[in-house]
Amino acid sequence: MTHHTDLAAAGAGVSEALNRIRRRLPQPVMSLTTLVMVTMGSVGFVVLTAAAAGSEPIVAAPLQQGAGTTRVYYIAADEVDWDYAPSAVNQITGQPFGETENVFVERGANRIGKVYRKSLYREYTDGTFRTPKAPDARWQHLGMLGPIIHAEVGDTIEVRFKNNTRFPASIHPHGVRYAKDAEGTPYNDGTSGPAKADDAVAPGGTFTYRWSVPERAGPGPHDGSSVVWMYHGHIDEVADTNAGLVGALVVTRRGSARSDGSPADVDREFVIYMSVVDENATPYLDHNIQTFTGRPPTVKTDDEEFVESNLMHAINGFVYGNLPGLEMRPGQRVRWYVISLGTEVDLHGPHWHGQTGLFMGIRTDMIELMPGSMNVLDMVPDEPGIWLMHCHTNDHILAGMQALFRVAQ
Ligand SMILES: [Cu+2]
Repeated sequence: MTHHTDLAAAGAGVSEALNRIRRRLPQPVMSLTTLVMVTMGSVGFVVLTAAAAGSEPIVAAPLQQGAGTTRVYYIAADEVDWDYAPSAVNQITGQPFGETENVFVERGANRIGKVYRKSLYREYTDGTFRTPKAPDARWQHLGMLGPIIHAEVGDTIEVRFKNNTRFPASIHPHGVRYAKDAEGTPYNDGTSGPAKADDAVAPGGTFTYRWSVPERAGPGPHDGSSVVWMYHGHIDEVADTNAGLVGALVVTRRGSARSDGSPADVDREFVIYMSVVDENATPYLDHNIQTFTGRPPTVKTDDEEFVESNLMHAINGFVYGNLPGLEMRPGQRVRWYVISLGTEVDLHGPHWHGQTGLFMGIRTDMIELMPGSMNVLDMVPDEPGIWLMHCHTNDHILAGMQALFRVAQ
């Protein structure tokens, strides 16, 4: 995959050398990364020399920014009691929950069940943060994810953020260009004063994050018309992301976007976030024990079965087919943005029944997904029906990492 890469720090001389080599290599295309790997032996020295001379990058077009629109999003971190299975039914089997599912979803004397207090990014209509953005069927499937932030290369994104939770919160974006005053992450980076205000927004506080969307935040030469990045909480990254502070940011190639920033050559966009959400690792664990277990004093947080019961094998925060809104029609150009965060158990294999797609130029009906992955799969569904979309990892199937999507007649 040729997203833009730091490897482009090579010079014009190298460009010529690489182009000479490229012409001798099998067509059609080879990414710069591959090319450098293939040719490292012979041109590595040239690369270093050219970079030291500070020459032009050879692949990325000149960085352009600020020429487009400023897209303003009002996003709050809200405390939400989130239900991983609102229908209380295994929608994949059509049966009530049994022994297997109840490991994760049943509430009890010392079990939290399927509802947890979480911190979620929620979109509002304006800076008063009084009116949540009206529900939109297109985005119903996002579930616990924050709103999609859309932008076109050349735009500026402005997120007016309010922290409605009891803990400090932030937004850290991937891919877009930000200075130290809009990174949303506290660490020992030598900054101080105003450059620290973005790091952690206090409970009840507000902050405006400004990120630009240069060429290198958009699709590379081998990408489609849009690419996906994540944004997420990054004060205590593990706690924040398990608490639910995760969303997707989509950047469309310059000239390929609708007025809302979405790619004009795509009819339906879906975001899929597969993660074994570790409810043991959120700052709400104690709150959840006190609120949702029958006899809080009997809970032992180091009990293996209790720990297991709080590992929610979710897609967008839903288990066992409870994810709503994956609706499409035959012939539509459907783009799936597939992302993940987590730990070493988060080895996922998102798989679609009944259809195939294009992923990084290859035809497939499943892809590999690891913590931190950001993938795009394009599909034109043909066969109508209600179809499984699930993780192919055995453990995760049993634990409920499954959804249904519908290709209407
Ligand atoms: Cu999985």
